[in-house]
Amino acid sequence: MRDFQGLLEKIKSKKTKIGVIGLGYVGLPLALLFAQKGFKVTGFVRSDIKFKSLNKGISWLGDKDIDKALSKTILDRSLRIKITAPLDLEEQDVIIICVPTPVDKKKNPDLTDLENVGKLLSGINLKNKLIINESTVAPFTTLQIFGDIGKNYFLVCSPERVDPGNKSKEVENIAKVIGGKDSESLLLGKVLYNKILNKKVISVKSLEAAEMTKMLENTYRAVNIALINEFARLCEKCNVDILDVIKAAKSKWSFHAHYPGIGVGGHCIPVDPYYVLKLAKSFGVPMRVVQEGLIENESMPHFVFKKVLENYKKGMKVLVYGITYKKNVNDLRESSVIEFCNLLEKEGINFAVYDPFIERSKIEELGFKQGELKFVDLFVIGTDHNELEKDYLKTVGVSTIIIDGRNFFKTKRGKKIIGVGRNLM
Ligand code: SAJ
Repeated sequence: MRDFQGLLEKIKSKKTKIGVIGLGYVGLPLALLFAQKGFKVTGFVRSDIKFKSLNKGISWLGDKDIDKALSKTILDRSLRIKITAPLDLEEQDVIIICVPTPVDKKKNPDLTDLENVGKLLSGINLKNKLIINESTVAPFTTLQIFGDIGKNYFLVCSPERVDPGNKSKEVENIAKVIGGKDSESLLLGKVLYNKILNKKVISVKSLEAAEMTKMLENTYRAVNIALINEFARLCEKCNVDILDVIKAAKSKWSFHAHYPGIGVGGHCIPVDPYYVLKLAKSFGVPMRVVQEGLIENESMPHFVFKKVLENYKKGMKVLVYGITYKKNVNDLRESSVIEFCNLLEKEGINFAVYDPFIERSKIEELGFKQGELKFVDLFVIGTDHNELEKDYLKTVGVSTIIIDGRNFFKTKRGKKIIGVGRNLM
């Protein structure tokens, strides 16, 4: 029998020991929040390098506030960092799983990390523990991996919802969706998250409903970005400024603005729809809108590359500014700008890359040359980091042609600006 009441009381009095497996963009802010709210937290990592770095108060998320909070919670011992080991896991009352669920080169879902956690947990005594899967998966995955790994434990799925680099969306201020294997699991999860979140904890009817919610919200975003990318192509032909059109359309209550650009990167938006497509295929449900939307987004690096070809002349000095997947983050995962740079490389165009968030060694590891902030003939915006506001003053002269992959510039600079769905001549 499970001791539901006992665990419920422990959660309410914050006496539960919380284990967080995976301390990346999702797990680390969550572990810190639990620690800051008075829980005893153990963060589990696989690699010795991460273990050492985190214990020195250095995450690799490129977020100074997170590093500051990390040092503080390590110092006051509300957060301990450990290498993942069965005995330490067994000490926990709640185990929250925040490991990556990427796609492989062929865009097939890669559940290796999650399956490894499942195997690890099946080797410990799970009695009266609450297991929470926060990793993004398609419906039925949580049950398949964690549904039958022991006796008398509770199981919940509450997909992560973080927005890296966006200060206005700290974990505690983001509403959370939660589904349970049964009603007791759901209630325990709800009470736990209510202890740390300022926003609503929204219960859904099952683990699968929670998984499907995450799939919907991210696929919705991918498909809407694809729609606006298509409109950008049409606006160019009609000599209409897409940003004007979006601004006007936003005045309509049912229009949710998305913006065209050099492509869609990151560990969520270009990835999650492939989990949906695999599930849909298994049920013989065609999802052509999702399929075509992904193709559209993946064509954007080439769309911007053609703009370079139309403006590039041999011998031009070319600088690509920003190579991370979106602004104000140091994350390169699925970055469309890397794809774009590979196209330049293949074409034999001589260019360099500058990104305030990415050090020279990483740029060179990607096979590109580190650029400097000095005047160039062709200035390509790959990522519109906030620093661009001042950095472009060092690179854009009167004869500089700007290929603005993120429609960053609002007014004409240099010789001309070729954007995505708009030009400033
Ligand atoms: N992008 C566009 N046009 C847009 C919005 C984004 O081209 O209108 C591009 C970005 O440049 C980036 C990619 O899409 O390359 C993803 O952008 P994102 O803002 O969605 O960034 P993410 O991946 O950090 O998305 C996170 C996600 N959070 C979770 O999965 C928990 C996503 O669900 C959120 O919708 C998003 O933050 C958000 O709302 O900001």
